[in-house]
Amino acid sequence: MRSLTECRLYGILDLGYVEASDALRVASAMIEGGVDVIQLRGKQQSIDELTVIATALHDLVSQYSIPLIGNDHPEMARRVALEGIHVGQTDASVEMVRAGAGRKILVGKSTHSLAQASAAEAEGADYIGFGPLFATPTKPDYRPIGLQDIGQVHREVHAPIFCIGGIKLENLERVIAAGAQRVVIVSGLLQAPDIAEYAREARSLFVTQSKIEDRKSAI
Ligand code: TZP
Ligand code: MG
Repeated sequence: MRSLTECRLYGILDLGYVEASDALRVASAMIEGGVDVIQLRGKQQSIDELTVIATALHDLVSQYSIPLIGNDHPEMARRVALEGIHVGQTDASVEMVRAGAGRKILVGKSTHSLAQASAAEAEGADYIGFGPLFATPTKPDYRPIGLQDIGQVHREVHAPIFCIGGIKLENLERVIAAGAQRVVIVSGLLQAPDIAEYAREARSLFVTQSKIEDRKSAI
């Protein structure tokens, strides 16, 4: 299984955008386009419904060594061989997630400020989400935090940081130039007419722009 440090592009298969019956087709397109890690997010679905979808998804993504992350419910890790669980600020603590999963899994945590990012690392999160950078319909009640803390969060937090929230191909260069090393894209990817092509472009922008930023910092 690929390690999170190798991952650049994190795709969330959000059942608010994708019909459950379409989940495998969408995941295949994500994989084809080079998405490195996939989360299943279904705020309206029951654990039973999520279990059925996650089981099929895991069978698919594991053939490509792509980690599958569940959202919200540690219990999912007991039912499906997924690689991790992602939780938010108001969900169970990292320790509770580990206990609930009953086996060694990755635990990711959403953070919305520098203080929350450091606290999540201190709590033992294996990676963090950092955002929303921009306003986003996927998480409408959250105040966007902008790009200004991206540099500092990378200096202070050593766990992999995935910047998230309103990231699209149109602003990805700016996000990388601000210091992002990894990103999550949800609606941009899921609403793209060609999901694989969108992911491919995001990946290639990442590679080109990261090289430019590396060269700048070497000067
Ligand atoms: N957490 C912070 S912002 C966000 C989540 C789940 C939503 C990101 O979705 P999008 O559509 O890429 O803005
Ligand atoms: Mg949650």
